Amino acid sequence: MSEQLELLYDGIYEAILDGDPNKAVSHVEKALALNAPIEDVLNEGLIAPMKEVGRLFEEGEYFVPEMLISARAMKAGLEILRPLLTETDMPPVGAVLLGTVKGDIHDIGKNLVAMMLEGSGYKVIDLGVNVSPDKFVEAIETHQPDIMGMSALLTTTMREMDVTIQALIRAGVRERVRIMVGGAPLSEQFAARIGADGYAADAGKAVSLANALLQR
Ligand code: B12
Repeated sequence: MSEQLELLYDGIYEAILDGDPNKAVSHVEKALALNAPIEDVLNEGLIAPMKEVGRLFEEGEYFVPEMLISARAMKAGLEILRPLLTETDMPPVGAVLLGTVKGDIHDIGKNLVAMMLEGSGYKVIDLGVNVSPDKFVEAIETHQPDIMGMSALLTTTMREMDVTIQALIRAGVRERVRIMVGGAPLSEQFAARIGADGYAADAGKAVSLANALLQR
């Protein structure tokens, strides 16, 4: 990797830790102008600092406001990548309903999954954050997606995925969709235990998982 790009990735990393959206945006733009690979801008520039923000929060060095302004800076940088990630001239390969479960307002990871799916030819219906089981059920009836994806970032909200799947079963719509789940505290085992059809650890793997679920 060129030294110049490395400096720019470091700059994006710092901008996000400092919560500086303007700097995050300008550095992402500069990296793209130098033909930086999008995955590197994403992983080394934008995603890596969020892990550090989480660590600083755990250590008591950052509080919720710092976490929030870092998230805003990350989102500003991600918006620059959006057109590059979502651009495609493929006809839709399938429809995915996405949402962050009830009680949870983390949406950066979910939004990234949405962008990567769109870029791979999926139509995405994004229900946003804090989505109740009833809202998922209603949206399955309205939109008839092939796949439903749930996101949770808290150990306290991941159990809402189980509650939601039970609500789908009660409403008689569980068999109409393949269910995939994701979010930092989740695992393959957890997904299997709650009766989801698959788990993916990141947005790239979410696309491969969606493709595999469509084949089934
Ligand atoms: C930013 C952030 C916030 C922001 C969120 C802003 C936003 N709009 O999203 C704010 C400030 C609002 C916030 C609030 C809180 N947060 Co917070 N937050 C984070 C932080 C630092 C980064 C999360 C992030 O965006 N990561 C980057 C993205 C790209 O990664 P990702 O979300 O994991 O997503 C990827 C994969 O998981 C996967 N994926 C995600 N979703 C899906 C869905 C599907 C279907 C699939 C297939 C894949 C998939 O693909 C994604 C892309 O690669 C994390 C730390 C961390 N390490 O995760 C803490 C963290 C998640 N938060 C935490 C906590 C405790 C909180 C609060 C409770 C704090 C408080 N006291 O109020 C509140 C809860 C609010 C609520 N009710 O939801 C803890 C959770 C601890 C736990 N084990 O439960 C963490 C881990 C911090 C820590 N280390 O302690 N937070």
